Amino acid sequence: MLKEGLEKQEILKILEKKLSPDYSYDSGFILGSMCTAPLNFGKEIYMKYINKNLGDPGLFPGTSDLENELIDEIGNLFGGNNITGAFTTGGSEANLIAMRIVKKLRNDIKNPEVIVPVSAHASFDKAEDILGIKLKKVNLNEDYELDLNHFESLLNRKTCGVVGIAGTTSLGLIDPIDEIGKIIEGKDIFFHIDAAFGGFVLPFLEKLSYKIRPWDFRVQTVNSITADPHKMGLGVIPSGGFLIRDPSILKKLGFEIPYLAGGNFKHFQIVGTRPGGPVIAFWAIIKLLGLNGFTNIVKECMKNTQYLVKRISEIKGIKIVAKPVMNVVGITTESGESICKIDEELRKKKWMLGKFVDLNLIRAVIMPHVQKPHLSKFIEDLENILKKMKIS
Ligand code: 0PR
Repeated sequence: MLKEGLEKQEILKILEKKLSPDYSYDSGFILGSMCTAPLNFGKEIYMKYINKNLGDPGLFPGTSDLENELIDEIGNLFGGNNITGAFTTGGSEANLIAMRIVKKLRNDIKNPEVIVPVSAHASFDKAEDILGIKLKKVNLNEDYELDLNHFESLLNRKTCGVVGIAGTTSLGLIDPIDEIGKIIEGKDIFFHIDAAFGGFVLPFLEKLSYKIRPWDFRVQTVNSITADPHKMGLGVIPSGGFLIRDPSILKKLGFEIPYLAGGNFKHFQIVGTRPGGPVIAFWAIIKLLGLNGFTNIVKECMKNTQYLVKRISEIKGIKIVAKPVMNVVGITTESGESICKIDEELRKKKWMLGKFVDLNLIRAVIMPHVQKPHLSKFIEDLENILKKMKIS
């Protein structure tokens, strides 16, 4: 029940106590998260512009222009030209927007189907549920690669969309987007790429001369991309991104909200009131870091990733699931024994990794907050656990 107001000091004390069970990024224990602490400058800018609402762009035309400028810049980074789109609350909303477009563009299909890899993020299952589309899931082969033959066998007259992933949630792998594009070329099928994680890793890996398979707007059949600043972009939560090649689609499928200030605005996002602060913060982050800043951050993450891979490969009883393409590392047992008990023991020591039971792996995401000393300590604890469990 609401009581009399308290002193600020008292509130701060209560909050500190109530939030004390939370983990912090700088402790290093958050080893399986795709989020990280935002860049300090981004936080500052966010606080300064926290009251901006992009749901009513007529009130905030400057913020709205900044968003368009930013989307255009990200579109360029992803090999596109005059790309449009919007910031979202995250990858889930961006994927939901994409799936709505996929369905709407083909309203001639009665029971629309979308082909997604079995490794696709849960947001596509949510989209299936919300939008009433049918997901057809493509198997992976023993190398965790999309099975292109199976993919082709799922194509039919009801297929209105196809999803490729650039940075899978479980292993950070990239689907054969070029090959998928060739298969659907000339067919009236929308091609969406989920680069929620990979979007702000892959352009910088390329800059570091890593050989990266094509995944972005340079693949001519790619229609739209999800890429989240609140993952490897070091943006504030919430900041996701939805980018689309053909601007006329958003105009066609947006909802007119005539009473808004300035009128003539169309909402194609899921949410109405939309935070402008994260957009402005990311604009500032991009300006501050520039290509070199991001590239150096990714370089450091990859150095630490390779260190973890090397240390894991020296331990008997466990192994790396697949050679990492980006800063995501899957770890499993050599014998095929369940990884769950090891994960349980790691959690007792506060190590928080992602657990994927269907793939029998635990996932480490080597975000910028994960430093080499954290990884050394992690390996030490892991070795002790394995010895105790008589696995190594
Ligand atoms: N697409 C991909 C490929 C993803 O990996 C994710 C989330 C999404 C879409 C959805 O993004 P939003 O969560 O922004 O809607 N991937 C992370 C995951 O499931 C989300 C996450 C982040 C989970 C931080 C835990 C955590 O601590 O692993």
